[in-house]
Amino acid sequence: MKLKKILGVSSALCLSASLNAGAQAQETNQTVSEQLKQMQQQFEQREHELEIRFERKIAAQDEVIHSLQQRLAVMPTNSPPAATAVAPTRSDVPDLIKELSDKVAGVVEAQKKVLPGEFNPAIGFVGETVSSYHSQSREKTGSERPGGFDVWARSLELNASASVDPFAKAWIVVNASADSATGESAFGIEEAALQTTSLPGNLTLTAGRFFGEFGRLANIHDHELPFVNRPLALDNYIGGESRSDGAQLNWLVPAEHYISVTAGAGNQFGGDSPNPNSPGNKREFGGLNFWGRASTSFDLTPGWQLEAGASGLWNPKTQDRGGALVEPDGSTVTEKERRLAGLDVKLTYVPLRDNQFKSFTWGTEILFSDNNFLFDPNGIPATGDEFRGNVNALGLYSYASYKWSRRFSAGFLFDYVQNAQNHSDETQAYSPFVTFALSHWNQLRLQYTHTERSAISGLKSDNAIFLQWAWIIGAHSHGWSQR
Ligand SMILES: [Ca+2]
Repeated sequence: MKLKKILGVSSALCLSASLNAGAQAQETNQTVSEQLKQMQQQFEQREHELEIRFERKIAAQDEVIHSLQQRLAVMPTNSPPAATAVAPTRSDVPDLIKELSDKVAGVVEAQKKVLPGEFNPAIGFVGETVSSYHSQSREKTGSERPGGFDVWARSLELNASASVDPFAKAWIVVNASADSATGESAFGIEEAALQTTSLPGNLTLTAGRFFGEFGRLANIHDHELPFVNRPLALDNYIGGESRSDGAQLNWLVPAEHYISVTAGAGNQFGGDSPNPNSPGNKREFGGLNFWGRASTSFDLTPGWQLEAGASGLWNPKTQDRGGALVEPDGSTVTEKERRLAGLDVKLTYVPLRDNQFKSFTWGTEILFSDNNFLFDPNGIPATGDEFRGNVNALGLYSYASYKWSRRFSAGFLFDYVQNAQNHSDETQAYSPFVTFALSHWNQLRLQYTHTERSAISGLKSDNAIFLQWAWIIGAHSHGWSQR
C-alpha cells in the first residue's frame, strides 16, 4: 500500500527533527529576549533617523522665516511713521508684500509635504525563469509545458503597496507568464486588495482580490515556494494559488499564546486556469466559496518552533468548476459541491546566534477532498443515466530543508495525491533540491523530480531536472522568508 510508504517517509523526517529539538532545549528564553532587544534597537534607530530628518527640515524652514522677518522689520524704518497706519506711500511696498506673502505661502506648502515622492507606493519587480528537461513528452505528463528541453519565463511580477490612509493599506500584484507557443507574456491582476490596519478587537479585514488563507503554501506565489514547483495536492485540490475575489476577516485571539483565526468568502478559490468557476445564469449564495483557518505556534525551545493549523473550504453549490471532465471511456464528471479540509504542521529550527547561516525546516500538509459530482456514464446530458456521488481523495506533501551557510541550503520534497475526481488515480513525486542564494534578491535553485503516475491516468512516469533563477528589484513585500 502506498500510504505505508508515505507514513514511513513522514515519520522518518519527524523523528530526525525531534532528535535535533532535544539537543537545542537550553537556548529558548535567551533567544526571545535577544530578538526583542534587537527589534527595539532597530525601532529606536529608525525613530532617531526620522527625528534628525525632521529637525533638519524645521531648521531650514526657520531660517527662511527668520530672513523674511528681518526684511519685514527693515521696511517700516524706510517709511514715514504716519504712513504705517494708512496705505503705503512708497510704490514698491505692495510688490514687496506680495513677494513676501508668496514666500510665506511657499513655506506653508513645503511644511504640508515632507518628501516629493511621499505619496508614491513602494514598487518592485520579480523575474523568474525555469529551465528544465523532462524525459517524457507533454502528452505523457499532462503538463502545459513541452517535454524535453524548455526555458520558461514563469513569473514576471510587478507589485506595489502603500498606505491608503491611517486606517488601511493596499497592494497590487500583476503577473505575467510566458505562453509556451508564442512566448508572449500578458499581465493579469493576481492581487489587488485593501487591508485595514486599525480595527478594534484585534480584527483585520482584507477585501478585493487576494490569496485566501488555506494551509501553509496555497497563499504564496510560485517564486516564494521553498522548492521549484507547487505541491501536486495543492494544484489538484485548490487549483494553484488560493486566489479569490471577496473578503476575509482575521482575528488574533487576545491570549498570551499565539492563536489566529480567519474566515472568508469569495466568488472562487484557486487560480482561474485550469479551474474556472462557472458563475451560472444566477448565482445563489451557496455558489460562493467559504473558507476558514485556525493556526497556532509553540516555542519548544528557544531555537525550535512548532506551528500547526487546520483549514476548511466549502463551495455548497458548484456549477461546474473546471467544466465537465471527459474520462478516457467517454463518460463525464461534473463537480457540484466542493469540500476540502487540511491539516498542516511546520517545525523550524532557527538558532539565536548565527541564524543567517544555519536553519532547519520540516513542513507537512495533508488534504482531504470530498467533492460531490454528477456522473454521466454515456456522456450525453439528460438521458436518464446520470447520478450524483461523492469521491473521497487524500493528498499530502512533506519536505525538509537544511541551511548550512549563508548561501546554501538543500532539502527533499515528497508529494502524494489521489485525483479529486477518481481516487484510484494516484501520483507520487520525489524531489531533492539545492538552493544557492547569491544574495537576498538573487537566487538559484537546482531540483530533480521523479514522478510516478498510475496507469489509470493514461499518463507516464517521468524524470525531470529544473534550474530556477529568481531575482527581485525594488521593494518586495513578500520576500523569501523561511517557509
Ligand atoms: Ca447521460
